Amino acid sequence: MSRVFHVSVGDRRRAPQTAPPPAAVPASGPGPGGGDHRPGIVAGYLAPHPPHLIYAENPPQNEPRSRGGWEVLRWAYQEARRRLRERHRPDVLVVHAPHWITMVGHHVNCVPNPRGLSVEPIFPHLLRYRYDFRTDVELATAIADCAADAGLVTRRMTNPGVRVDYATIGALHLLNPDWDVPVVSLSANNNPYFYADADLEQMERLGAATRRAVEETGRRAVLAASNSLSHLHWDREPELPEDMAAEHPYDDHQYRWDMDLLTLVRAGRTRELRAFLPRHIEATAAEVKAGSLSWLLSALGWPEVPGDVLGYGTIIGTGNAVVEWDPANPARAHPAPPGWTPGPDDAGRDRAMTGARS
Ligand code: 2X7
Ligand code: FE2
Repeated sequence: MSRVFHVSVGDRRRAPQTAPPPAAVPASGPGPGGGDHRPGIVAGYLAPHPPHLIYAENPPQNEPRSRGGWEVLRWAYQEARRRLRERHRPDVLVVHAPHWITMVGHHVNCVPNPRGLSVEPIFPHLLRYRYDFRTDVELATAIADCAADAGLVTRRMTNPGVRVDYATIGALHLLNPDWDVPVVSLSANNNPYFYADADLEQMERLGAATRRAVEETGRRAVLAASNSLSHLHWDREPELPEDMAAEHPYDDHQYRWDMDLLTLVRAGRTRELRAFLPRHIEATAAEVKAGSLSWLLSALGWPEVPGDVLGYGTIIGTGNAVVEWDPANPARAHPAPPGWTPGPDDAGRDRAMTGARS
């Protein structure tokens, strides 16, 4: 396991929190509309962020215009939005995103009102997005404190001028384009995996710390892991970016590894999924290497319940799935065929990992 930098833990140590939740936090029991409104982490989403999805929707915040595209993934997000509005009704959305890269430590955005222009550096012709949202600063601070207590190098990011990355904006816009729910955003510390294929242990600790902070502050939270799956991709774009005739999996190998991962998800075999993730990362250069999915599932306690795969599609060849875990109301299980084991049997096949990575 690589340890490149050695920095003392946390922004500052603090006494363990025993204070009751603030008055603004909704109490347990029936919420608006009579439904359950208990605090805690009520759902988690795998919420991929490729800029193509926002581009395809033509929202007013984004400058570039499109003729659509990637509909199946966007329909999956429509369903996720409906569930957020009608079922989960969170006080806060907490997102972990791989393109806010911090080399030293896990950073938590504590700026009360981030606003500015988010530009995708490789695809600026697809995403130039004006954002203006509210941070739940109390929860953000609690997550930073709990992460430091858990022994992680942690920083509160308080610089209002920092430009918010497109993976944070992408997942949040696609889950809640109205931006009417406060946000906490977490960086991806790539120090642990810089010299390793996958070192997800820190992300598991960050997940547990996030859960503790949500419980201490009495929030009703939905978590979003802003990750694609298989991640080799084209290095040439079609003349019309939304030309769906050019869109397909990077290769059969990546597609099959993604399907095996989703088979475990749909079957509710979460323990096996945990062991499978490093293999999937190694086989497909998967973006879950940044740890967002491990953070999410650790925060949910690695629930041995099925995830609901709302949609899967490729974007410039990368694999992307929108998945919901709602441990209190789990999706129907879809058992794998008898005798099936995860991991395509094409390991011996002559193939090179030649695709572009980012
Ligand atoms: O960040 C991304 C990604 N994860 C996948 C595909 C295309 C662009 O950007
Ligand atoms: Fe990405």
